[in-house]
Amino acid sequence: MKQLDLVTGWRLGRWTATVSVVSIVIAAIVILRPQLTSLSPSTIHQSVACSLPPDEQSQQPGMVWVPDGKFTIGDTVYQEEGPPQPRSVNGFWMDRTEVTNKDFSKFIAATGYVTTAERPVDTTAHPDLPRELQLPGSVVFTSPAELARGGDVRQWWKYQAGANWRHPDVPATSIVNRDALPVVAITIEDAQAYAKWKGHQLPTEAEWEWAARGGQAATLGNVEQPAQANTWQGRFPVNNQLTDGHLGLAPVGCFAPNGYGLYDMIGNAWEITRDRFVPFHDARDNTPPDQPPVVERPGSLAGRYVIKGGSYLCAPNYCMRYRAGARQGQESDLATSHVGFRTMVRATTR
Ligand SMILES: [Ca+2]
Ligand SMILES: [Ca+2]
Repeated sequence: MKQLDLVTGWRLGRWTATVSVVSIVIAAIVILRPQLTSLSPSTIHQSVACSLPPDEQSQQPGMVWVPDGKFTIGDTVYQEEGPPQPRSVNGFWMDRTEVTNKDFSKFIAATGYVTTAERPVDTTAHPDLPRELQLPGSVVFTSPAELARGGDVRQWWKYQAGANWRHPDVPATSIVNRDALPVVAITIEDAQAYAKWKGHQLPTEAEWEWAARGGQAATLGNVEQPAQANTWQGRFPVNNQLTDGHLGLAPVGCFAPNGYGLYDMIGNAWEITRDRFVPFHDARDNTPPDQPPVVERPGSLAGRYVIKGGSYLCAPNYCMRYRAGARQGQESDLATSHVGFRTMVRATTR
């Protein structure tokens, strides 16, 4: 299902685990109202860009080498992360940052590509879609002033006609002065089109997760909020304490890189992988990168792909997915304001 899922289906179920926590803190939130931070598009970012070190290697500009290795994929915090499974990956080049608005603008200028969120909605594929969801658009996060309906996600997620990568918050906003921010409101089709234009690919979930580990051993079940990542401090979705200095998306590269030199693998924008989503790990998911991804089978959620790393909206009371092993499914034809991507190049040698 397309946008209809947003208001009726799996999203509500997906967040059930956090709803009770959100409900419990409503009273505290009311008490804390004087501290609440008003989120508006004009305050989405605090800096135009963060400086990155020189790109010292020239073989693959803007990319870093991720060596081959064997590891255990998955985690034990949410059900869809398990059971942990052995995986091995070959070495590859990976974008050291999320694809930015500037990067994506070059692709659009060169190709004239029109993203999913800018196209007419295919109502034949979604015959029951409410009229307000039939217009081209994207799902947009807006912090509610208060939670009048408990943990109902529709209080902070709204399908916004006219929102897309050029206007990721609401149609009236733009990406002017946001060149260095990750492009969002992107679907897997859009990400694949960009990657193909670059001569790159999208990572598998295993490749992405191995890269995100940055050479560190897995610490299963560790839900400590990372310091070097753009996440949400305070009570999501109404109180952002801004400890990390970024209210919404941050320019890429504002936080320290991991051991491979990759920035913002955790937090900032969720990142699309090329793997179909099933709500558990399975040995059959270890599809070789040169083979088609695993397709539908019992238990699979049709049309959803794995996204990784969490986003600026992940908070201790909600979506503790600021971990390499965390994962979610994202509809293939639904753009949202917290999902972006990065690309990679498979290579036999560095
Ligand atoms: Ca933040
Ligand atoms: Ca990210």
